[in-house]
Amino acid sequence: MKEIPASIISLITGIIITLISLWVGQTQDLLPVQASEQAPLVDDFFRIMLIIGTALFLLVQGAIILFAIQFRQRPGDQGDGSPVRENLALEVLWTAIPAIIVIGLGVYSVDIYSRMGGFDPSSGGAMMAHHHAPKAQPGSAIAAPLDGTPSGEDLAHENLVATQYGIGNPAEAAENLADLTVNVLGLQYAWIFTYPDENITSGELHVPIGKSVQVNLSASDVIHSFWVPEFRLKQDAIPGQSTGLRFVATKTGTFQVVCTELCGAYHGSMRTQVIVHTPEEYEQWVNDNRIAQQGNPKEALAMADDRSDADFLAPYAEDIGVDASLLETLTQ
Ligand SMILES: [Cu+2]
Repeated sequence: MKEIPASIISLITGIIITLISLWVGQTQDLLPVQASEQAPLVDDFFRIMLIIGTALFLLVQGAIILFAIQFRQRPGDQGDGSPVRENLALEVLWTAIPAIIVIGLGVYSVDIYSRMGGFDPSSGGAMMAHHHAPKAQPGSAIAAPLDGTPSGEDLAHENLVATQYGIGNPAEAAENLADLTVNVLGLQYAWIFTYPDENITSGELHVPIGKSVQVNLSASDVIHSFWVPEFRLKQDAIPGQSTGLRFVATKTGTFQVVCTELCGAYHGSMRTQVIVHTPEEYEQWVNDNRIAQQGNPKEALAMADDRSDADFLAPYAEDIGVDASLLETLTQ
């Protein structure tokens, strides 16, 4: 019986490995539910990486196992292995293929990142300049100069950011305004969400379903990273540097916001929630909070009345365990 030619065996092995890898990629169930329009972009990319990774794993591990069996030392064999050295064509091939794969994945990931608004600090800044210019915007790229405190360093930094991230079409991005802008401040150990158009500050992120949301990230102390797994949204919040991403939520519900950059002792507790509302619920939330928060400054003023410390503390004197005259002395 004639042997099957090696080229035919290689071809069949290649086809089988390809089919298995495609199957693994298509049926993977490793990621959480998709709750944003951007999630499928990220998941497609993940799927391609998983397909390539599975193929490489099968190829490399398969070759190791196969060769360990086929080229094992037989009884009585005391000779050396055959002196194989250099194969330029093979080396070129196994350098070129990974290089093409890595460059391809790099280009693809940059495309997704820019479609999510990751390269937008310059155009995002320009966008905010004509949209929100009258209000001071902590953390926006353009806000520092508008705050009336431009320094040479800031301006140089602006230019640097603009050149570094000048990919895409800023004019097009400026046209393409987000429906909602939220400024997100990361600090040890909390997230603070400010809605510049609504004058609302919140410890949770509330967004309406189906609207494009631009998050502008900043950090007040160390690097934090804003992550919503179900949105596939992840972006660093960096002190002194504006970053941002865009998303459109596609599922109502409550999802976790996680800080995913080790930022200090209580990093693990730096979590909050994003709540995706129906448009009506969101309007309701905005109205409730606008009223509540506009009331606050007056209440705060009312608190600062002209009572002395002793008078102010008097109702609590019993709880503290002192009598009124002692309190008088203590608060002199
Ligand atoms: Cu953090």
